[in-house]
Amino acid sequence: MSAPETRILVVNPNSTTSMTEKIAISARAAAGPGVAITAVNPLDAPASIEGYHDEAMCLRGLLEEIAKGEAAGHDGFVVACFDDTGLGACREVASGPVVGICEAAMHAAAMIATSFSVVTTLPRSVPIIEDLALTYGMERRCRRVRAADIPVLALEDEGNEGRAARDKVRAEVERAVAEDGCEAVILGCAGMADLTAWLSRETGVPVIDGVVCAVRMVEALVGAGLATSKVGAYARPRVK
Ligand code: 5HY
Repeated sequence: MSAPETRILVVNPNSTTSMTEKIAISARAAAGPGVAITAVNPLDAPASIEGYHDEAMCLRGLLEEIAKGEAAGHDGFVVACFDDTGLGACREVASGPVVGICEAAMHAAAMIATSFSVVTTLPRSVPIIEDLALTYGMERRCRRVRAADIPVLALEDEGNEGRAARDKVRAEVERAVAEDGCEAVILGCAGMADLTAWLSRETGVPVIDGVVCAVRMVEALVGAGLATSKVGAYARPRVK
């Protein structure tokens, strides 16, 4: 008799379904045997998350999707936004592990290299990710957080804008390798998930996608019988 499936809910907190589909492709390609991936996004949320205001505006929809996933019995969850938006609040709502793609990518990078740089989209996202590196204790490992200076949604364009955006990401990854002395590069946007293999080939260094890392880490945590601790900060929200 086969072991029960591990069901992982991957939530893209923005409302762009093409990005959710891209994330789902990466997540399903990474998932191990017996793992079922469901990828969703809220309908009422910013089309992309670029800065603090968008982060705040996506929280209600994100938490509603996590609550629905919890009620449906998902074993673990991925927050598929590189700002790790609302991660603590999601952990209060969920029983199973909740992993953010930034935290997952930084820990994975620190296990395969002594240093990494991050390449994200807009300059306004750089301090947000720098703060996450500090939060996760990665300040000694993170050489630099860079921006390709592209809007998030440019990565969803299938024409010239998309091609130009992908070329700008590649150029920034190459600058990171040439200038930062980093031994790995993390892609700092869930919308870059489909660029990982290409950029690894082009640059010759490990290029890391947080979606893949987060899915495999949720699998590992569930497989180890671990769930979110409810004895402190991640206890269920108090009824008022
Ligand atoms: C993300 N924004 O992963 C973040 C990253 C960024 O809509 N999905 C988004 O570029 O700020």
